Amino acid sequence: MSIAIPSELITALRGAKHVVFLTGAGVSAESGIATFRDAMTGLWERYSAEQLANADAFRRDRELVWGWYEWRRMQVMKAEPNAAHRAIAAIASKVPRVDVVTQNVDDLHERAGSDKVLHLHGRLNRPFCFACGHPHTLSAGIPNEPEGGRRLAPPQCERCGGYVRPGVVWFGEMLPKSQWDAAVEACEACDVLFSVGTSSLVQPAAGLPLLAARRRAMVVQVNPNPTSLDGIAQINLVGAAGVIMPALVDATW
Ligand code: BV8
Ligand code: ZN
Repeated sequence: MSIAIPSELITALRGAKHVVFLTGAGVSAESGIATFRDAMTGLWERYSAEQLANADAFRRDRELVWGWYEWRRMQVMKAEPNAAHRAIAAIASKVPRVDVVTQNVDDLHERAGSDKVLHLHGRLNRPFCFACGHPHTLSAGIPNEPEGGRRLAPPQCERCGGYVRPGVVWFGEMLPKSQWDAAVEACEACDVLFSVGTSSLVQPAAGLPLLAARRRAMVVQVNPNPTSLDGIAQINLVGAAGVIMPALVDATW
């Protein structure tokens, strides 16, 4: 099935000096990673992501939250980057400057070859001590499915004995300043901004395309479903990122 890529997008990309990709869970969907708001599957079906992705949940039941994140980290380690990740990495060799700004906590962009990736919401593979912030080095290899399917005791900090927490930004927590500031600079400077696979619900990340639109950049959305960005995006490519992104590369270069 050939995807029709609008000619004005092809022209804009061929002449672009700086492109930003703002990605969300949808770009990892075709790697088999459940998106953030899809019904939680299997063992986690009676929880919502928002219920577990916050510091109070960890304070209340650290073993349940640590078990959930280790389950997710196991999923990511068993997954492969998909054609969307690879197409985004390939565009970096066609355009003078490309920034990948992701809300995802997986490392699939990096494993597909993208080097400068800004992680607004942290990374599954960078846990740290909840008490003193000391980084924790995870043992190599794929974590086992938590015994009994859900709970798993988090490791303890080698420096202070506190409990290690997932290296992600939870709801109600500030985004890492360096990553956020770099993302704002990139979105305000770029010629074209792609929003790929995000429901555009979570703030402040969801506000980034508006910064680009205000500076007259072309804003392009890639998503099979409607989102709140539909009215802002100049071009809406409706479909799966793993199909649209490679078609975009083939049509442009
Ligand atoms: C903060 C890490 C300052 C954890 C995540 C009321 C109004 C406005 C804002 C707020 C509010 N109340 C609270 C807030 C602030 C809150 C917020 O925005 N809440 C929302 C829910 C309303 N934000 C925060 O708390 C942020 N911090 O504001 O700090 C502050 C400080 C103190 C006190 C107050 C404020 C921190 C937000 C970061 C939270 N952490 N992740 C973890 O991963 O466990 S967010 C989480 O959602 C993930 O990172 C995820 O990436 C992100 C966004 O979700 P999406 O990526 O969009 O995923 P989703 O499932 O929603 O959508 C997938 C999309 O893909 C869909 O559109 C689907 O159609 C599409 N898709 C599916 N398949 C494909 C596809 N697309 C393409 N191809 C496909 N094949
Ligand atoms: Zn510590």
